[in-house]
Amino acid sequence: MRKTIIVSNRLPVKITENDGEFTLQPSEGGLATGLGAIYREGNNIWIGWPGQEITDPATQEKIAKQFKQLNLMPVYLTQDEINNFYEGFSNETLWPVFHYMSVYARYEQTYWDAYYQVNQKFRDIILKVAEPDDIIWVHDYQLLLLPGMLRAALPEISIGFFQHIPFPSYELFRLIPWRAEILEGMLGSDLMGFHTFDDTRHFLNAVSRVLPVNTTANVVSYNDRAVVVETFPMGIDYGKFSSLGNDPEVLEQVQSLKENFKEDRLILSIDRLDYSKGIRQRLQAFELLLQLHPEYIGKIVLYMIVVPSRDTVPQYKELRDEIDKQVGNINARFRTLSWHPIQYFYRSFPVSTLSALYNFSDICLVTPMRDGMNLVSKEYVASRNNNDGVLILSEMAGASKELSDALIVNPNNLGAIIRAIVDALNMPLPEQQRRMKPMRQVVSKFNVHHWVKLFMTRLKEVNEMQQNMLAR
Ligand code: GDG
Repeated sequence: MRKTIIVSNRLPVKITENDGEFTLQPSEGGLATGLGAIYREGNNIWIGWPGQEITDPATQEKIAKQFKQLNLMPVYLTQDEINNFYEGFSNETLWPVFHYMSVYARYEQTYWDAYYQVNQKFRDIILKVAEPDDIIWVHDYQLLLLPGMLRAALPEISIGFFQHIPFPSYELFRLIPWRAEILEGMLGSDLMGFHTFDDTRHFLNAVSRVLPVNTTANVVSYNDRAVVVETFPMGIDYGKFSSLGNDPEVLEQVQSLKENFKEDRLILSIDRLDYSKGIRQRLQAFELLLQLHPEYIGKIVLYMIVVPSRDTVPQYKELRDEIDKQVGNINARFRTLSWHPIQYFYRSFPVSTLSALYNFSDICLVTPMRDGMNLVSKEYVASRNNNDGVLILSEMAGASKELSDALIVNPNNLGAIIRAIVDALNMPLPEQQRRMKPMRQVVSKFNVHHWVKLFMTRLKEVNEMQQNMLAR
């Protein structure tokens, strides 16, 4: 029977070890929710790295059996591979260039070699289970070479690829020494998807500048095949975030936030630790706001969650130290005996706490320097069942294309961020509702289930088109 194979760097699972016993817990990320309906069905499967180094072959086999029951298949990475493929090429080369921070990029041959080899490792594991008429859906920038490698081994198989981060302008992309190999790898797909029209356009432009191929509109003719490139803005599990607002545990947390913050207006900020998220600039804007508008001292609170991420990569460690310092300075400068301007948490929270914060906060401040989509902004909108609250959103986030009723700001323009916060604090309820309602409609309709269905349907259509072309 035809099956679907999902492939991503990380499996949607958390492993915890207790006295040599491993427990697997499915993770609740947006992608896992969206793809849950697919990979759990029949003999479909999700292949990826379990997120931790496991070297003992007996343990590897034991865990693989547990994974099998969940329709998951592990790709084990060695510490060297984690260092050079994941932290190295993926996060120190591709991530900064694709987020327009090319000064942070390192172009190391050892990183590239590991990237190539790990993509081959994924290919070899997939080839053990793949049949020629299966469908394979590859996710994200860690696996850009995989579609090409799979295509070489199984010319007829159906391959979709989706990139969750931006695709940069050609002028940035061309900096990468292995740019041609990367594009050739991606073009092994039948259908490629990006979050925004701009990403799609940048990809098509890079292809036509770097490779000797023909591109017409959104189709690349490559190796006698037609590769279709389209825009699929990813959605969230709207139903989950909307209904969490009525969950007793969430309501209890909202109540305790009310008791804690009383009359204070809350500005919420939630990100993974990353220089692309604009956390430092956001803090600068908040400091300037308190300086220029002392009337808000004692009245507003920035509730800032930064989720630990990649803290073995040097830039991330530095960023964390800088944020610590900045928060300390602002709190020391403006605090009063009974009030702190910033409540800062460097850790992650259960989704019920996130939901309580989305429900309780007057403003959600999302100001990335670059972001493929940004799901936090959509989760805030989905949580506002009363249609109130204000979203301030960077124009550099993919989400700004759909959430155009937010207060849209350039994250480098501190004056604009400050004005947006002041406008948000003073926005009458009818205007909040006028903006929030259409955004909720968009987030509700184009949810993650819709996204998955649309991509899979298009992939099947593209394959039929290709079969017809071959038959002619
Ligand atoms: C990449 C792209 C693109 C955050 N803190 C906690 C927590 N979260 C969850 C949020 C949200 C997710 O993490 C973050 O998603 P984002 O989209 O904002 O950002 P990235 O992690 O950078 O994701 C991005 C995305 O892929 C999808 O294509 O939108 O542009 O960079 O869902 O809720 N979840 C829990 N506790 C926390 O403390 N449980």
